[in-house]
Order: sequence, then C-alpha cells, then structure tokens
Amino acid sequence: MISLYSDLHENHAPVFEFFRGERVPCFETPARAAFVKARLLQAGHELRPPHVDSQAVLNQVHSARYLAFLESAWSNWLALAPGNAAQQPFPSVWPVRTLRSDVEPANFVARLGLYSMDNGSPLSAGTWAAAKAGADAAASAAALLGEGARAVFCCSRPPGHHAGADFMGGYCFLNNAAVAAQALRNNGLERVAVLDVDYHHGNGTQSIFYDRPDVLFVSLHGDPRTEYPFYLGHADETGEGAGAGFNLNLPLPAGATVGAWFHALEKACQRITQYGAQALVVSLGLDTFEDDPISTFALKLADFRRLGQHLTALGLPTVFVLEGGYAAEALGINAVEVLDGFEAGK
Ligand code: Q9C
Ligand code: ZN
Repeated sequence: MISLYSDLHENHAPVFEFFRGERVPCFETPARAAFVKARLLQAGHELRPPHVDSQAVLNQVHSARYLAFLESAWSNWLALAPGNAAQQPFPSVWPVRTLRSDVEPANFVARLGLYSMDNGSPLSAGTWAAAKAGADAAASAAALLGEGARAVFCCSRPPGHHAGADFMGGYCFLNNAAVAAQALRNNGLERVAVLDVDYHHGNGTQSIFYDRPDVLFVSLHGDPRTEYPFYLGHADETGEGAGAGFNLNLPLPAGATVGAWFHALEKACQRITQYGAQALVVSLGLDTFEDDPISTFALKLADFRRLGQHLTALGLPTVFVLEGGYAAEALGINAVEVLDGFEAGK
C-alpha cells in the first residue's frame, strides 16, 4: 500500500501537556510516527512525500480566521516575550456560553482560548508545518484514489479528528480526515463515508459534516459520559438539517470487550454499505489497544488484522489517516497490521 509520510512532523514536538492540572510529558510524540514509518518500511510498504497542496480544501473545511491564527500562532507567541521560544503557550480562558466568540481579541492567549476546546493541544515551533503536511497527505491520498489507487495510508501527526472548523483540541489542529473526505467530494464522488475507530469520539469531523448528507460520519468510541471529548459523541446525535440521518455514533462503555467492539464495527460497516458510499476515509486511531496508556479498550495485535479484514470487505477505495495511539512502539506494528489485514483480505 502507498503510504504518505513527511519528516515535517518531527518539528511538532511540544514537551508538556496537562493532566488533572499538572504538567506531564506529552503522549503525542514524534516517536509515534517514527515507529510507524520504521514498521512500514520493514513490512515493504512504499513511502512517498505528500504531493498535493491542501490549502484550497483547508479553506472549505476550516474557517479563514482559524487558519490565519494557527499559521501565525508561533511567531505571535515569540513576539510576546523574549524567551518564549523555550516556553509552551496554553490557553487559560475560553468563550463558553454567553461569552462572545465573534469578536477576535487582540490578546494572544485570549485568541488561543477562542480557537481551542481544551488546554490539551500544545503548540510548538513546527506545529503549523507539521499539521499542514498532514493535511497535504490527506489531499494527496484523495488524489491518488482518483488515479485508481485502492487504498492509501497517511502516516502523519499531529492527529486531526478533534479539530473542528475553527478550533483545535485533543492534540489535533487540522482535520485530516475531513480534508480527505472533502477532497474526494471535490474529485466528483457523490457520497463519502468517514469511519472513525479511534478510542475517542471524532467530535471535529462530526461537527464539520453534521448538516451534510454527502459525507456520512460513523464513529465507535468510548462513551463520552466518562471519556474524552465528553461534550459530544452520544448515540442521539444523528445529524441535522439536510444531514439528518447521516451521523451514527456507537459509544461503548469504558472497559468494553473486544467482542462488543467488533459488534459495533459490524453495525458501522452495515450503515456504510447501506449508505452507498463511493469511498471511505478511516480515522485510524489505535488507542483501542490493550496497552494504550490513556484508554480502556483491549484490542490485541490480531484484532487489528481483523479490523483491516472488515474494512477491505466494504470494497471501497479507502484513505487511512493516522489518529491516536499512545503505546508508541506498538503503534507501528498495530497500524501496519490493519493495513496488511486490509491488503490480504483474509
Ligand atoms: N493526559 C487523540 O487520540 N486527554 N486525542 C488526555 C491524558 C485528551 C486524545 C488525558 C485525549 C485526546 C487524537
Ligand atoms: Zn484517541
């Protein structure tokens, strides 16, 4: 399978995130993509750099003011104080209910809060370039499908599925899965399905397509009553307006069994087939792994092969986009197991 990979991810290397008010080392590290890259090469997959500029698609998926903020965020942070190069910016104030988000504050940290859903998306010097390379990979993968590729894997980080049209969150900045889906639509496909198998609900992707019938969003994930992102991902979110009926959430309780997970996957696949999707985007989070440090499902290596088999049975041109997965060393093996299961088909 063709895999898209850019070294630019390495420069997105924040040091700290917050956990219960304390600063802890980041879970979302450059080593993650390095392990996946190494395993891809070892398993004989072809690695290519992204070759399509995603800017036009980014303008369809994200707001202009959010993109402008993100692209200039690090230089604006540096301009605030000498010494900021060695510090990480975090938001500390957010425009929740009754506060205005239409007026962009001049204050940098206030703008950071406006464009963040949490304090869990640390920025560093290379964040914009890394995120843009990931979006370029998603647009490139869609182009390769248009040229007849059966499947393409985007080995990119930071992940994307928590990023909404105008906010970052959950280690995500640009929504790569949404870019892939929108690029496939731009290529003339009428119906595209996004299947999100990350442990966490893909709130950003859901919200981007919530009122649209042309992109079906289906997600299996830890129940948001107890699991991040908490404020979206419930079963009663089915779409709105023209998009009514084109959103399917299959939340599972924390600690759910592998059997329950595959049962939900079968329901997800049935919906995608019934929809008549012409292409599939898989938000491939592997934090459903039994040894994942921040999640509570229990998939094992062989289960990732089985996932690939289920996905190939859909018979659709497929873009895989790497999302979460924080057992970094196992991430490479697990990711490639999905791809190999997909290619072998049995
Ligand atoms: N300190 C993705 O998997 N909460 N994002 C982490 C541990 C946020 C996960 C708590 C989890 C975000 C793409
Ligand atoms: Zn996740």
